[in-house]
Amino acid sequence: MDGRVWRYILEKRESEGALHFSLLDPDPLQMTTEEAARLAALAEKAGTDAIMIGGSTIFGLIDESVKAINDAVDIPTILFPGNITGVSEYADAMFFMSLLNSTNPYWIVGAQSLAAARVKMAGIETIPMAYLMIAPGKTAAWVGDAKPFPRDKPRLVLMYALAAELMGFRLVYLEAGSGAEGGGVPPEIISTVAKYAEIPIITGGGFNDEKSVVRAVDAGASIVVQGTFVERSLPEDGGEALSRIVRALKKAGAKRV
Ligand code: 1GP
Repeated sequence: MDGRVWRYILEKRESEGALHFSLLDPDPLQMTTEEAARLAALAEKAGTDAIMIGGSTIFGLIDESVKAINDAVDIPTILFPGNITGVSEYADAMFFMSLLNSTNPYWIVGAQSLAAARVKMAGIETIPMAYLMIAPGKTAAWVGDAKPFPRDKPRLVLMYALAAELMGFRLVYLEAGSGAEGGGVPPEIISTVAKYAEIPIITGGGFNDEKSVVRAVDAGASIVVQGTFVERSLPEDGGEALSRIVRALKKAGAKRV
């Protein structure tokens, strides 16, 4: 029942301790399909382990961008859908996610139900993922009607992460929101979840430098996602800064192997 991408994640987690994912939001107002494909190729060259594709406000021809990105790289491409519009059969896998701390059932199970038949028929690999929104949450929290967890309340996040584990989700995503200030999700939140929960942690939102990424791995994250940094730095230096960060992440991960 385990798909190829999920096995890739588990194997890398075991052998390397931690993974780096690059998030691309191929919003046509921000970048062309060609640019998205070029960034994906550069991110792969810099050592990232997978390309996530999605965003909260995406619209336009997702199939076209996903196909172009998928053609440009050999590493897995994983959909990170912000709504039913984020589904495409051209990716290798899809995070089938539920925003557990939304106040609106649409984002917990409504959108998922509307998309489920299409996802099933497309035969795309799905990875069930609980999505937990931590303050500030930014655009994703606003769109997803979330009640973001305060940054100084790790136990609240832990309660939800444990529930996610018991419900059978494969991953728990601790999200501070794209472009969040403050160096990403607080390490105390990550370490509290890692200490008591067995479910692997993926985290993102405001990890814009080496220090914050390494801190997240040291706190117990299995996957760190960078979106804004990737989209900003790759056109400037072709992936130099990103490859330094990936190397630092792998070094921190190796301590856990
Ligand atoms: C957003 O966690 C991701 O869903 C990435 O955030 O753009 O801040 O890296 P950044």
